[in-house]
Amino acid sequence: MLPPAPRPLLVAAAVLWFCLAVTNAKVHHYDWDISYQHKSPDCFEKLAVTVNGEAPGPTIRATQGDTIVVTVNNKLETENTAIHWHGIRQIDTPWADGVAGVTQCPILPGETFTYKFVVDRAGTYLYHAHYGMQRVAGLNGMIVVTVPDGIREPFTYDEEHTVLLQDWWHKSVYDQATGLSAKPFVFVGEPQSLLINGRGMFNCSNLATPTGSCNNSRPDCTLPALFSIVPGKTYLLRLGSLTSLSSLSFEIEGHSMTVVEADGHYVRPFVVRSLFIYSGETYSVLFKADQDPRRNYWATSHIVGRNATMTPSGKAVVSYAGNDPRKTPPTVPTNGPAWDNTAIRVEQSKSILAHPGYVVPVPVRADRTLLLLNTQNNIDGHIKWTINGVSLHFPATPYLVSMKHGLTDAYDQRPPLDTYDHRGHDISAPAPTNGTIGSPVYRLAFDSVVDVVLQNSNMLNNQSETHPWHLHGHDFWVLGHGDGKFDPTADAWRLLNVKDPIMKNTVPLHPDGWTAIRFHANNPGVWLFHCHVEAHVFMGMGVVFEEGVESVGRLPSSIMGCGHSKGLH
Ligand SMILES: *[C@@H]1O[C@H](CO)[C@@H](O)[C@H](O)[C@H]1NC(C)=O
Ligand SMILES: *[C@@H]1O[C@H](CO)[C@@H](O)[C@H](O)[C@H]1NC(C)=O
Ligand SMILES: *[C@@H]1O[C@H](CO)[C@@H](O)[C@H](O)[C@H]1NC(C)=O
Ligand SMILES: *[C@@H]1O[C@H](CO)[C@@H](O)[C@H](O)[C@H]1NC(C)=O
Ligand SMILES: *[C@@H]1O[C@H](CO)[C@@H](O)[C@H](O)[C@H]1NC(C)=O
Ligand SMILES: [Cu+2]
Repeated sequence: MLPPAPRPLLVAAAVLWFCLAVTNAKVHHYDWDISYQHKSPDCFEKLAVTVNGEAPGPTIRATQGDTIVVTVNNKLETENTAIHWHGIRQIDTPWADGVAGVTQCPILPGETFTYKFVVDRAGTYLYHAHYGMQRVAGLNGMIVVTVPDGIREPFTYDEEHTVLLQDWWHKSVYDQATGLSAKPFVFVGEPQSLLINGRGMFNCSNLATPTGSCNNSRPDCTLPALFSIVPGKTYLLRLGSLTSLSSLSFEIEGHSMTVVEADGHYVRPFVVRSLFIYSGETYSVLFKADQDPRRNYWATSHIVGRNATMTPSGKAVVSYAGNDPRKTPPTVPTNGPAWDNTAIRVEQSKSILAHPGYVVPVPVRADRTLLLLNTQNNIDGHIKWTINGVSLHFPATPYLVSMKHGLTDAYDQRPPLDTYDHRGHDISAPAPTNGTIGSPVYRLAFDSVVDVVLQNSNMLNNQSETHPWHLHGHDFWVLGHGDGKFDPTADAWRLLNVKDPIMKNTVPLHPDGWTAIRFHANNPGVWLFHCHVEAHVFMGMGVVFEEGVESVGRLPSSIMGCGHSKGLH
């Protein structure tokens, strides 16, 4: 990431750096067996999808400009898979985005598929399964991309730790998906535990029917995740959330945190006691080991936005060097911020701005504006999410293949709507009409600037909840968050931040509110834009964007073979 409007000397330095970076760029090879294993991350044993036997999977570490090659061997025996590299824009490699149904055919049991892509920007990113709801079963991990030697970041630190946050259910992913598609609908419910770096703690005495598969003495679940620190040093925590449902707050007892990075972009530093983090987001925070070093401290995650009183907080231990790391901190962990205080979460979202030295100039106006109303609908007795009336269902043929090869019978040709009845629609009442299920595509003019205003509304139970929206293939400018209904005819546009907005790939749509983003449709391919709550996208909460598909290079035959793409290999 380079500062804007560089001076000639800086340009020369940048060119020199680029040449050095190109010659120094490394290729990192990974060979991953994806398989089900019995795991008990919170003491309750169940089947989890693992990477080389681990859940979460290993952290991928690379330097900006490096190439990552991951060979995926599907050893799930009776289940397909696909892996998405979350936050990596896949410039020139749209077929490596890893979304089954959009950018590739699913990888069948026994098959091997190779992902190859460049990590072109430093920052903290994620990876996870993108086949059905498979992410819920455990295929999750982090990607850390560091700046090349000689490039300074706008902050300094001594050491770093990665922190992956998850929520965890005892019900299998099959049980969850079956309930969501059933008549009557059965929701997945609140998670049984919260995991920090794959570890949680469920009290087995709380099981309605005691079972031998829950055992609080198991060695793999008795110890929480541990972060070792040395007094006086400054730490960078790279946090990522891959929760399936929960919005979280994260805090370290007694230590404040300075937020310095969000989704791979440097932010204007701000200090928090408690960081709100939504599924699909990453943050880097700095904290100083400046408290009494004779004891250990809790690092905790808490559910916010939903009344999940039965779910215990996620707990990890921060241990100062010299202490027994297994010693439980002497305090009772806090409950975190009030779960139903939406205002403080909106406030924090609004305080995330670009670092003054790294503002990426915002195009002054958009060529096209999409007003996307999020509603919950009853469609033939099934509960679905719709966006401007359409609940997204992935076609059997991946869009990238069908659009590049002109297979027009493989997806809906009817264009989806750019707007909804924003005058007539009452967002504080459940949607009055039934939606439809379909697979349409927003075809964006290549190189155009697109605004999207996501509009929340009340669900069928007359409540409104948080939806973290994630865009594949791009970063977007976060222009603003607001309460109630966005009125495109009023002054609302003038209130948006076009001066120093942060760029992100995931942003929350808060209850009863709206969120406005802007992006440049300059990455040829077909890209999913969706709510990162696994149950919600499963129920259709997403849209598909296409731009410049005709200029995408020759597609690898490895992404084909399903639906109408059978004959194409
Ligand atoms: C687990 O729950 C039981 C019954 O509610 C309680 O007596 C026990 O103290 C709990 N254990 C822990 C470690 O919280
Ligand atoms: C629970 O796990 C401990 C440690 O592995 C083991 O000694 C004990 O037998 C287990 N209890 C049951 C009921 O399986
Ligand atoms: C939250 O859930 C608990 C337990 O189910 C319930 O007692 C409480 O009234 C709920 N709070 C609100 C505000 O709905
Ligand atoms: C919506 O769907 C429900 C359930 O299938 C049905 O009872 C109702 O009549 C439908 N409403 C409209 C407006 O089509
Ligand atoms: C639904 O909630 C809104 C507030 O969001 C309230 O004004 C309205 O009365 C509620 N409607 C019903 C039927 O409960
Ligand atoms: Cu959602």
